[in-house]
Amino acid sequence: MAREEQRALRFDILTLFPEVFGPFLDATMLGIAREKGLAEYHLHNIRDYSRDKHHKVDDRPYGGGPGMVMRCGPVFRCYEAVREMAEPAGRFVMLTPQGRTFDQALAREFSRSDRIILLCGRYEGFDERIREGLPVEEVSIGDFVLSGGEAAAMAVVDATVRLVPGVLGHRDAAASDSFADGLLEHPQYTRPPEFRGMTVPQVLLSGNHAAIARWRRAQATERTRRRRADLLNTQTATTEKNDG
Ligand code: 6GU
Repeated sequence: MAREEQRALRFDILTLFPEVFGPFLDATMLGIAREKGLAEYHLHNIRDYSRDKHHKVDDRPYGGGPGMVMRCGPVFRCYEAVREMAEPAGRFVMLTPQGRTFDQALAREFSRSDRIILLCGRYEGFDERIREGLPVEEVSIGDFVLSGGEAAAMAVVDATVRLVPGVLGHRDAAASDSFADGLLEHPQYTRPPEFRGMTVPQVLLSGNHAAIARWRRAQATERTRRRRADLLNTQTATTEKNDG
C-alpha cells in the first residue's frame, strides 16, 4: 500500500482527448513530481479500443432523447487492457457529476494509493452497464456540469499529487493548506509592508511567533465561520465521533 521505497504513484487516464493533458502534466508541480520519480501519468485514448470501422465510441440513447451515450465496448476493452499494463489494480475512478464529491480527505486517500485509473466521459453519459460491469468508484468535483470529465480529472490529479510526500518543496506546505485542518487558510502577505495605502497587520512584522500563530488560528477560524460554517460543523462532528 504505502510507497515505503517511494515508488511513483501511477495514474492511467482513459479519455477521448489525451492531447489536452500534455501541457498541464508537463508544467509546474505535476511535471516536477514526475521528474522526481514520485508520479507517473499514462494517457490512453478510448477511441483506440473501438472496433467500429469509423472508430465510433458513442451512439444514440435507447428510448430516445438528446445527446449521445458512451458505448460499453471501447470502455470495457480500454479498461481491461490498461488494468493489465501494471500491478496493482489500484482504484478505478469514473469522473461524473453523479459521483461522490471529491474533497481533501479523498485526495489524501488517493495520495496514499499506488495507482489510480481515471475514466473521463464525454457526451450525455456512460452506458449504465459500464457502472454495473466494471469496478468503478464514481467521483464528482462539485455540483455543476462540465462538458467532459477531463477538467475534473486534472483537478483530481493535481490535488492528489501535491500530497505525495516529497512533491512539495517546503515540508509543511501541504499541512498549512486550507482544509488540511478543516479550516480555510488565514490571510497571507508579502512585501511591501504598505501598498496603495493598505498595510500588513502589525503582528506579522513583530517577530513574535506565538502571537503570529494565535493570530493566524483566530483569522482562519473567523474566516471559516463566515464563509464556510459547514466546515466547522463537520469538524465538530468528527471530534465527537472520535471522542465517543
Ligand atoms: Cl467529474 N464530470 C463532469 N462531466 N461534470 C462534472 C464533474 C465531473 N464534476 C462536476 N461536474
